[in-house]
Amino acid sequence: MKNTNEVLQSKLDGENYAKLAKINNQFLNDFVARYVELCNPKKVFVSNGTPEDINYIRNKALENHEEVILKIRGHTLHFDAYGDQGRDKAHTKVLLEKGEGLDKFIVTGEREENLKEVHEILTNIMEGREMFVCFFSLGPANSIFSVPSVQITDSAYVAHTDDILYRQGYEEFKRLSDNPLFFKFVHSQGELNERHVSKNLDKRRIYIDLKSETAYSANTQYGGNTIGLKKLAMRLAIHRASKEGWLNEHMLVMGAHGPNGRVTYFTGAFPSMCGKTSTSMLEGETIVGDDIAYLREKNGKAYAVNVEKGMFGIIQGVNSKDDPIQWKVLHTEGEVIFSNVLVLPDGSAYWIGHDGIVPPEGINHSGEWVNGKTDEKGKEIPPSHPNARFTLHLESLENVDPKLHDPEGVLVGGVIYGGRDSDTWVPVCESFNWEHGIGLKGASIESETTAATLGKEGVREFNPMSNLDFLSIPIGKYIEINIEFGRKIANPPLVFGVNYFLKGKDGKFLNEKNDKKVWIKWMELRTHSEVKATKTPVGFIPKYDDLKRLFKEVLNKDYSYEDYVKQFTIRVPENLSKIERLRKIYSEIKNTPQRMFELYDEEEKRLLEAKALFGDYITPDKFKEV
Ligand code: SPV
Ligand code: MN
Repeated sequence: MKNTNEVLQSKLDGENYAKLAKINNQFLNDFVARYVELCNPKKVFVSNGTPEDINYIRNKALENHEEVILKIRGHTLHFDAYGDQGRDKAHTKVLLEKGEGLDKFIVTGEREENLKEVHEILTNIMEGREMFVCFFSLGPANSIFSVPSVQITDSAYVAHTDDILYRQGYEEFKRLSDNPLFFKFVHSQGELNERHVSKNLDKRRIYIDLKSETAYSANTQYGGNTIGLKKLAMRLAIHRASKEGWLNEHMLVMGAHGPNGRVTYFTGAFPSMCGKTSTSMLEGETIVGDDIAYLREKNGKAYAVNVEKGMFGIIQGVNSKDDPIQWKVLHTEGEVIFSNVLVLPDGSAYWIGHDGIVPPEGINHSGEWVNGKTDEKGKEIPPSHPNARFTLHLESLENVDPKLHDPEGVLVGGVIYGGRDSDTWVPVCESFNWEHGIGLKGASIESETTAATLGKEGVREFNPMSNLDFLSIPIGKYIEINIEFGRKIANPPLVFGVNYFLKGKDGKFLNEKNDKKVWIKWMELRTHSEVKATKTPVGFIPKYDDLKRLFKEVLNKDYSYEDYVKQFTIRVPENLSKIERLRKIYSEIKNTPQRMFELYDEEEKRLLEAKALFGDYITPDKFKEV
């Protein structure tokens, strides 16, 4: 084996070598050299994050046909291979030492054996191709929250996406100098077919090694599998945070605008495709982030930052009426990468739920597409993939919050948990306190599965804090840490549960998409004790008069008492069954904090007492105002 310098000098030209050398970090050099040697690229490009280097990568994505130019200036399109349009949960493993294990919900693998396998897959995988080495800061630069990270990839699309989604970190690395504490990501798209998409999906592997804080990804292009800084970094950060007493959550961060110019910040966790981005993008409010947050206690208060600076958003359903701000960016000049949408003969993009009628033909993730096309299994191929996405800079959105890059983070007034739940939770409900919120809202999220992951849709799945897919520590420990977090805070944020997907007896949704604009205003007022509420066995719900006023003010809608009753009736049997299901799940999870079982017992008791007085379905008027 050659030494680090020999390897680097053999593959990096003078300019790129100098860029790496300037950082002056032997741990970094060793890491880069190791994967240069193993993956054996034709050449190596080191990005120092300057506009020239970012532009170089952007152009390479076009030159390599990983992206094509669309009609509107700055817009490009990328396709993933058919069947590579979602996170591959089965092949994403957290690597652990022999004998160590996590709960059955978390896919793990034995470290040595799986490292061996992935290193074999990565051997010579970049032959004939260029390797990109890029530096980022997870979280704002120069902040106590932040984690420097290096991404190695042979995909200019992945590097280009990183440049949009993450803050540049070359200067952070220089400041860090000779320090081993950075996250490392190695990705290769592997062999490509004539459509320039990954060919060997059977060898798709996404492995996260906690011990060396390194994640590997091979033979895939879909962002959730390849953009190391996104979901792979979450496993590393959750592990690191658990030792340092902070939190990495699958959360949006937003500013809710109250009376007299007041801004109250909320974080919110929702499983993928359950309204997280649309909540963060509510008209009239401001967005800090839509996917991943780091939370820390400082001086007895909770603060949050957005780990990212861009959005990798779901495009399905984005239309001019419901999502005017995104719509505008998606139809205006500026940098946007579309993925897995339909491209029309004139070079414009179309997706499911776009304004207008479905076009007759175009090119999509399945190749040449005509309306009604079916796949090998006879399944109709929609114009765009349900998990088709757009990647853009948050700063191109007109509702971006001025505190996006604040190294101090934003003070958190409220935390929101939600899921895709057709029959149990009311649309909005405030927990009695932090512990109740963590236990009965966050840790009790169950959500019907969506197209964001490969597999069957519509199955109710347990998903604590909507973070289950990204956990790298025991679930019980993770919940304990969340409970503890609130104990360090004098006045913890209020915790809310929301449900945008509640249905009536007729199977129809009880709410409209925009009703969440009202729920957020109500939550904002609650964090300042400016409206009263009704106390139910599951928490505090809004009073009709307040909602009626807010619906009028916010949506200019006459909110009927009948609608209120339908939406806010406490469904005792469904709530009891939910407790039953969760109690069972948690009793099979090692290290579940005892407090969780007490919380379920307490809630069950309250529900049974109410049932004895009022029956199974209890209208809000039966409960008292507080
Ligand atoms: C999610 O699925 O939660 C996403 C997109 O935010 S992905 O990058 O696939 O994780
Ligand atoms: Mn996400």
